[in-house]
Order: sequence, then C-alpha cells, then structure tokens
Amino acid sequence: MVYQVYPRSFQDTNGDGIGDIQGIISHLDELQDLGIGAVWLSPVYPSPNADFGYDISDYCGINPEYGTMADMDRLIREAEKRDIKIIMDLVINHTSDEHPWFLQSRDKNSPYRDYYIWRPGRNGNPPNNWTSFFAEDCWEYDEKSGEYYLHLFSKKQPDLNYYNPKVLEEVKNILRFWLDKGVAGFRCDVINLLYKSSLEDGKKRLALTGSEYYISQEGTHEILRTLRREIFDPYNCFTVGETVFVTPEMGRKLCDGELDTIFSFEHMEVDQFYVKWFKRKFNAEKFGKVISRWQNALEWNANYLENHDQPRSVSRFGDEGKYWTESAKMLCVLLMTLRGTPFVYQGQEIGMTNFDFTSMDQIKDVESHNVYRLAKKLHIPERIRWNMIKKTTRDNARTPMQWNDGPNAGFTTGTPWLAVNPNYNRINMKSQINCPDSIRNFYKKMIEIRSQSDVLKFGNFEAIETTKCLFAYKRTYKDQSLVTALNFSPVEQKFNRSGEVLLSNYRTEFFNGVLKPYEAVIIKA
Ligand code: TEU
Ligand code: CA
Repeated sequence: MVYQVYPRSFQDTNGDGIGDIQGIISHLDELQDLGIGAVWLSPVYPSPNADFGYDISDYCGINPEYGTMADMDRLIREAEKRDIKIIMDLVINHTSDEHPWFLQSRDKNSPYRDYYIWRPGRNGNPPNNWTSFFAEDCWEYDEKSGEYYLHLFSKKQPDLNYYNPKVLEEVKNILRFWLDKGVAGFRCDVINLLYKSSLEDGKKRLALTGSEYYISQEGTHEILRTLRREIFDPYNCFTVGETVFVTPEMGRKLCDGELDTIFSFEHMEVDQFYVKWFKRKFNAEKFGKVISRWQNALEWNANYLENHDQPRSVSRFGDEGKYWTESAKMLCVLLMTLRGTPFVYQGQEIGMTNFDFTSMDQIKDVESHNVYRLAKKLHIPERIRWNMIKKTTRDNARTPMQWNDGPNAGFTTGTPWLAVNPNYNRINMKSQINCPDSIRNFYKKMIEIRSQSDVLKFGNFEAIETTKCLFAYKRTYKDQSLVTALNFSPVEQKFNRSGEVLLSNYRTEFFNGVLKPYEAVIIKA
C-alpha cells in the first residue's frame, strides 16, 4: 500500500509556511502505525515552482524550501527503519525552462540545442496546431534563437527531445543516482507522452489537438523497454506510470515488459462532460463499470481515488455532509478490496474535503489560472467560469494537511502557502487518531485486514452487480471468496446475499440483504 505525500502541504517545521522533509520525517511513526508499505513523494527537486515541482531545474538536488540532501538521506534511512520504502516522482517528459540544459539550449550552436524540440514558425505562426494540457499554446517563441519550442504543459515546462539519444543517457544517470541512494522506485509522470512520432498538424479537437502523435507511441514503448532492461530490472525497482488518456489496450502494452503498473484515468472522468472542467452528476453505475473493466483488463492495477491533481474523493464520489464518515469509509473499502496496489493520498485517510474557494486569488495552480483566462477569452459567463474552477481546481487537494485543531491545523506556525481548509476544527488527525471509530482508524483496520488476506491481495476480480446506487464484486483465491458490496447512495439498498461480515462501516455481525446509506460490507462467501 502506497501513501502519497505532497511535500509542500504535508508538514512545515521551520515556520516558512511550506511543508518540508523534516516534516515528513516527523510523521513517519504515524504512517507506520497506519500500516503503509511505501511513501510516494511528489517532486522535492529544485524548481521555480511554475507547476510546484513538476518543473524541475536540477534532477539530483533538493529544493532548499524542502531541506537539504542530508535531510533526504535521513528520510530514506528513517523510513527504512520503519519498513517503509520511498518512491520518487520521475518527471522526464519536460524540465523547467530554468534547467541549465534549457538555458544552454536556447543557443542554436549549443550541444544542448537538441535536448529540446525546436522548430521555426510557419509564416509568423507556431509550427503546428497542437494545444497544451494547460489551456495555452504549446509552442513558445524564443527571441534569442528565433525559433519555437514545444511544451505540452506550461511554457515553463519545455518538452525533452527523445530523438536525441543523449537525453535518455541523462535520464539513466538520474535514475542510477536515486537508486544508489536507496529509493525503491518511481512514479513516472505523464510517461506515455515521451515520444512525439510526428510534428504535423493534428486532427482538430475540443482538447489536446495533436495528441494522436504523442500518446503511447512505439518510440515511448521502446524507451521504456530500454529503461526496464538497463535500470529497472537490474535495480529491482518498482515503477508506476502516470498514463493519461490510456486505453486498456495501451495499458496492457505498457505493463508488458515496461512498467509494473499504471494509473489510468477513466474512473476520474465519469463526473465530467468531455473535459474535466465541465462537471456532471456523479454516476455510480458508470463508475463501477469503468472500474470493473480496468480490473479485468490489467493483471495488476494501481488503484486510486485521489492525488494532488484531483478534487477530494469524499466531496466527489461520497457525501461530505450528512454521511461524511460513512461515505469516506465506504470509499476506503472500495480502494482496499480491489485487485492491485492501493494508493492513498495525504488527508484522504481523515476524510479531508474540497475547499470552499470564493475567489481566484485564493488559488495558486497555474492550470486553474490558465483555464480561467481562456474561459474569459471564450466569453463564458463569470458565474459558470468560477464554478468550473472552484469544483475542479487541483488546489482542492493541495490545501495543507489538517493535523490538529490548533492554529493553521498544526501545519505551520507561519503563514501557509495555500490556505488551510477552515473545517480543520472538525476534520483533523488528532481528533481521529485516538478515536476507534474514526475514518483514520477504519483505514488502519482495513489496511491490516488486506495485508492478512490472500483473497484481497491475490484473488481475481469478478463484478456481481453494478447499478445506479450499488457496486458489488467478488474476489476469489483458491477455494476462498469475499464479496464486497458498496452503497453509493443515501438510501437503503437491497443486496440479495447474506453471510458473516469481515468488515463494514456499520455492523460487525451478519449481513442479511439490506445496505444502509453509504454502507460498505465485505462478506465471507
Ligand atoms: O499530470 C498530468 C495530467 O495530465 C493531469 O492529470 C494534470 O493534472 C492536468 O490536470 C490535466 O488537465 C502530471 C502531474 O501529476 C501534474 O501535477 C503535472 O502538472 C503534470 O503532469 C505536468 O508535469
Ligand atoms: Ca518549511
């Protein structure tokens, strides 16, 4: 089981309002107590923070805001003492525009020119019609050399050029550097986009024109097979790919001799119209069907309901009001009873919710600002524009971790870089850690049950029932089976089975056919 830490928002120890590595170390005991096997650290490398660490200016350093390399070494050692592995974030589709490679690349005659993708314009326009993930042009003109560079994300994140074999050599060195330090693996950022097979105009789309030339191309598969052979296998290192717009077929290929597993996105898309900014009502039936399809498609999934890019799951798929506790626990059961590696995002284990943002200046994320600007350009009315951002902004997940009911939820003694959710009086770690019925301790219990159950770890998956309100499935290993039934609604639901309960968010005894609001049951079958 992997626990994702977003270091900037986890725990500040020196009062600058920014989480740091010492802060992570200070909570390792609690994480061990929760029962986790690994921590995935969102980027801690030096970065100008255009995209808070996903724009890296030095792959083998530590951002001074977060501490020093000595702190990092200590974190690895302290985690190891507690049997916790460290997984680093590997961001190699792009660097920061302040990375020394890029600074030199701006000079046409530099040996670094070909580290990036430079092209002349077309009659004063960009080289092609592609659009970026962050709602802006994906070509930026550079005065210095009179050409454009490609950036699929912000203009401060120029894409690397994998036609240049030197780039992959650099990547191998970065991987060796961290593996030699004792990290156990990598979460590989947008790893299915590395290789751009052509730079011609793409088919016009509402979002991501050009993507047919860079999503899961053969060149990317080749790169991953090389890394697997030369680095991942020799170091016995774990890899999970973040693979956007991946289909089951692409996923199978990426997990065959390339990565160990991948994050797919389809289940994050059931509450949207075409792009994530246009939200629609959550549909549990669709959700269950998508999850089942992926459970069957891959040998081993990376299961998640939250991360630093997604709004909070209890606000989205559960009920942050009346059934807050019940629905947060129900989602925990879902995550922990699927086949694959469960990933829990910081704060998910205490049921943290979305933030009630009231204005754009509370929001720090570059993506949100770009989308807001674009929506204005497209004359989308202010009320709609604001609603888009408020519900979907990635900052919903990035507000500081709520440790206690003291000032700033115990995150910092200074001014937090992003506002703390005012509900920290009600939702915080301290109030939950010693309360046996809390969401946090439900996670702990569920993690323990999972770790002791061969059925939950190794069993196959079979969907039983998927309706508007109910999702039920069976896991089987050898001659043992467990049935999980989840009620995604505030109304009682019939589920025609009975049996002894292994775990539920309502009962300890026998299940007899009726699920309470947002109830989850695991039944011995
Ligand atoms: O995200 C890739 C990605 O495509 C999205 O999920 C992204 O969050 C965006 O919202 C798309 O609309 C990864 C990282 O997780 C993200 O934090 C980075 O900003 C991005 O790559 C660029 O490195
Ligand atoms: Ca700090």
